[in-house]
Amino acid sequence: MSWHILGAGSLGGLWAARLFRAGIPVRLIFKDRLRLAQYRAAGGLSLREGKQDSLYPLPAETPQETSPIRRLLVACKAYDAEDAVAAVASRLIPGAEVVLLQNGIGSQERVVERIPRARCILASSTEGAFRESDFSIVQAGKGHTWLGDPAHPDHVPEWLDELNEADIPVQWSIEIMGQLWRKLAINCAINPLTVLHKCRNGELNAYAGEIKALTLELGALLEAVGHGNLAPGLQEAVLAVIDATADNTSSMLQDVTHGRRTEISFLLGHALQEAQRHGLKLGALEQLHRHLIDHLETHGLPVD
Ligand code: NAD
Ligand code: KPL
Repeated sequence: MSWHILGAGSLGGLWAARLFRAGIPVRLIFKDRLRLAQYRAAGGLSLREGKQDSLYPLPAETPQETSPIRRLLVACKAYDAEDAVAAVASRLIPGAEVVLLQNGIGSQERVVERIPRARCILASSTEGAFRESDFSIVQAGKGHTWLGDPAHPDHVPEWLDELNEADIPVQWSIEIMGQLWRKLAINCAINPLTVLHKCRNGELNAYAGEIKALTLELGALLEAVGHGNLAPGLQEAVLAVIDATADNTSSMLQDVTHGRRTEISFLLGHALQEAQRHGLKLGALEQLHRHLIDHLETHGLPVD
């Protein structure tokens, strides 16, 4: 059974390379013929793990190929996921399994609506990877990925063990929405502040007051959206992540530094949208959102 990888960037490439070298059939799907030609000219995907560099000549195609898709990993950014999936939707067989690796919340629902006959599995990942150049991926840190299906929480896919054997650390979660909300709350408390203060995660220890105010509001939001069990200890959880990732540059700061669009709409944007829906006024988060938007505008970056 073949995997197709839609969005062979940092994380998608990391998954694809490990599947390929474990002997699991896998094909990359590039957006268009130009991108496919560039990939072929590069000779494959390069992956650096520690000091080890390897080149993996994975087979690749464009969405226009007609062969059916049974298992799809969507590894685009959250803002690209819906359009990317729409381009291959007609190739998905009924009951196809589609894993959505997007960070934040909001993009998954749009994809689910696009492909009602597929089974969408949501993912929340703490793995780390970045692209040194096109088709050249660096594994930046070890982590693991939670997978789950809110519609069928007890239906564990048969291929889960295969992924672990391929060195892709995954675990099934019957509470994947809780995992996604927890990560969203942590990312909302950390990522925008690192952008506004232009600092590594560890330097946020100097802004304990701001973090406390934000985590109190995020805790109230978690309560409102039905994940109140995650609210107690949120501040401690955020501080623990700050310490554990003290030398990291957050993904949002990396995006801004490289002039790339951020996933703000699926993090702070989604948090505030849900707060409004539940009649919650979250002043500190709103102010943070405004400051972040001003910052993005100043840097000529999209604010959504
Ligand atoms: P990335 O930008 O490195 O890769 C995304 C890839 O998708 C790019 O190669 C892009 O060209 C491709 N793409 C965009 N539109 C496409 C389309 N229509 N068809 C085919 N390909 C298309 O992004 P990433 O860092 O791998 O992140 C992917 C998602 O995973 C994000 O939501 C991110 O937040 C999440 N995530 C990433 C990491 C990480 O360490 N990189 C960790 C945890 C979560
Ligand atoms: O997930 C992260 C991110 O940068 O997006 C944290 C946990 C903040 C680590 O950098």
